[in-house]
Amino acid sequence: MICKYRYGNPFSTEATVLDLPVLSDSPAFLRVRQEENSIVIRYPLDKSDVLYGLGENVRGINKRGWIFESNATDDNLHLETRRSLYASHNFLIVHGKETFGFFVDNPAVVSFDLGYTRPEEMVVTTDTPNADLYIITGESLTDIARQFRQLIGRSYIPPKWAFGYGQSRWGYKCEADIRDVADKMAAADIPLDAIYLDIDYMKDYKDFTVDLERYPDLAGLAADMKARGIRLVPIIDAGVKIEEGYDVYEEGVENGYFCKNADGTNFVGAVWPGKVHFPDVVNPEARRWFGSKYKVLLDQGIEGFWNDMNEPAIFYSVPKLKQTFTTIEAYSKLDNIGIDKYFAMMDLVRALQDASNLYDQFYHSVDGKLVCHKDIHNVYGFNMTRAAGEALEEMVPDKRILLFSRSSYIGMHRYGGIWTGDNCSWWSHLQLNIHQMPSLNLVGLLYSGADLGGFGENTTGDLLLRWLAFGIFTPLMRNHCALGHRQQEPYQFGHTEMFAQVIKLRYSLLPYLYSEFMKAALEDGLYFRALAFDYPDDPATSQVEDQLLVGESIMIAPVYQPNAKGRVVYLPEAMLLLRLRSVDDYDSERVEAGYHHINCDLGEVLVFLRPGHLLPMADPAMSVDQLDEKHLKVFANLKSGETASYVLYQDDGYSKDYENPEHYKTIRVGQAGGSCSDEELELTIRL
Ligand code: MIG
Repeated sequence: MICKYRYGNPFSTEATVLDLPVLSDSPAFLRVRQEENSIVIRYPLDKSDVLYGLGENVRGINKRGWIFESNATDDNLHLETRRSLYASHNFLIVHGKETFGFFVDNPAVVSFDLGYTRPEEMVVTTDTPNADLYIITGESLTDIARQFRQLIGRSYIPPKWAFGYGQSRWGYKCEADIRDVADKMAAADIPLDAIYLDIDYMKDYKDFTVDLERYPDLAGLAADMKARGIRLVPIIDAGVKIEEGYDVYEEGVENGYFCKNADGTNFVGAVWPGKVHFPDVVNPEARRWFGSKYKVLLDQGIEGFWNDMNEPAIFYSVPKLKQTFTTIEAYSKLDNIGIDKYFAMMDLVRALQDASNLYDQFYHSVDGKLVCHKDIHNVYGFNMTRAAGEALEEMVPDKRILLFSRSSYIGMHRYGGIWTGDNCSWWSHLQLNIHQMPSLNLVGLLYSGADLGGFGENTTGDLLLRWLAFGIFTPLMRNHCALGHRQQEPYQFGHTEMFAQVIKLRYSLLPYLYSEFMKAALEDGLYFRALAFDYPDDPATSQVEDQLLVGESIMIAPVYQPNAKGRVVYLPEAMLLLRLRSVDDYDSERVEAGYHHINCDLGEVLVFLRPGHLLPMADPAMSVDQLDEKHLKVFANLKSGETASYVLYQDDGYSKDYENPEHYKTIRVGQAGGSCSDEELELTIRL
């Protein structure tokens, strides 16, 4: 059951899709107090309570014990002492003495003190006095999660090729660099479905332009690559360069489509292109216009996009920069600046980096009224990606286009996925990636993933290999790295066969992973889950933060420590361990319930097949389009005399007749062998 309460006069974020009545009684579980400038929600925490949720943020799967904030920020150091990353996902499930979920729908800053100030208390505070509050009760964690997902609408579904391996780097400068990556991947016998174009493909960082010196014929390049099974995926930034004669700028100014200052002039921020205006994507008309611009790239054969800098990130504002210069100039005239002024100057310069104090200086036009950005800050990225999503739906209604975003708010999952932004090449960020995935799934962001290998800092071959071994399970599987750091394509570290082996496993697992993704999307389910969702009665499961359930059949236990030859794994019940090197090269072993140390060398992947379940796999291919999914090798974990069935979802991966019953095929396996409802499928059974 979902109960909706309203406080003040909330901005319509369009996070939800169900039209529920607003109740007038007081909410269950939570004590809500409306104050002049905020809403304060309190809940006494029981010792046994575990808190799941908050989507993209730092720390563990259980969010208890820290203070988090929903405040979309461009912060490229994801330290565990941060409170907020790029997104704002105000949904939590309390699991314990009472079990319920709640969603605070407020697009301004919201803080979640989850036992930080007082260990026995949760205090959620909004920065404005307006919010819708939803409280969800149900039979189980899974049921609560499903109801919440029904409330916020069906998750975005990408084209199937977007489940292939993607190679990215901020620093591929020109066509020759792209061709070089494609050639070297092929030479190393490593599958590849996408190469990403970062900001350097644009002319002077102008959205929807191509630098013709670097990419003289983008359409030709895209066509060449596609013939090899590789798609190009360009980046789009939020800020639009201020430049006379640049059509996007001119049209935006002419039609009043940019965010405004209080005096009605266009707000100016500085990002990669220098001075920019920000498209007012919260305004439907401006959103429609900005979205329509993606056509420029669609027309050149592009089938996917990533939306960046949409918190929005602002490097500086001109008045603030000028003020800083003035102060520093005054200091420069002093004979002895003195230590206090020295530090004041350093703080001043550092503060230029913090865009948050600019968020109260610009405005959106909503239904003819000006709304201060600060009051709706967290829905900007959502609406930038919605702009693209809505326009793509209109421009190419029958074709899926890849789309994911850096910033997001609940509801954005209907239009695109996300990547988790600028992580670092740290083992702890591989672990963070494991923690983030189930939380992201709770808010519908199924198509998501992190920069594999790490974005900032220098990676190492073993870190990348272990990260890939987890990344083969994340729907978005992309290796991305920042300018200035060590090259981290999988052929840069020697032993390329090991990298090829791990990445090929992704392709072998795709019949299963894609089926599980599609079923999760179409049935509001969870592709990634913490163990407690399926084993709620086993108290040990709430302690496990480094193993995940992926789909219905398997549990994974990634290695995320340097120099480890394996790891300790907790099994809530006996399972069949598959230590995979390839679909045909593996060890299998029954493992009893409990704690075990399981060996796992570099290049190997641990999969635990649950009892009574099946895992269909295929021979690997060099791209998703080339996969042969008619011949499947099906692993089964059956007791004697038992039969099991599995619903395989297979479609063309590109059109949108998702619900067509023909896509659902049932595989049945017993001791005597297996069969499939689709007789064209040939199964090899592995009992
Ligand atoms: O200020 O486009 O998170 O993935 O490579 C940095 C350059 C801007 C941030 C993104 C990152 C991307 C980078 N961008």
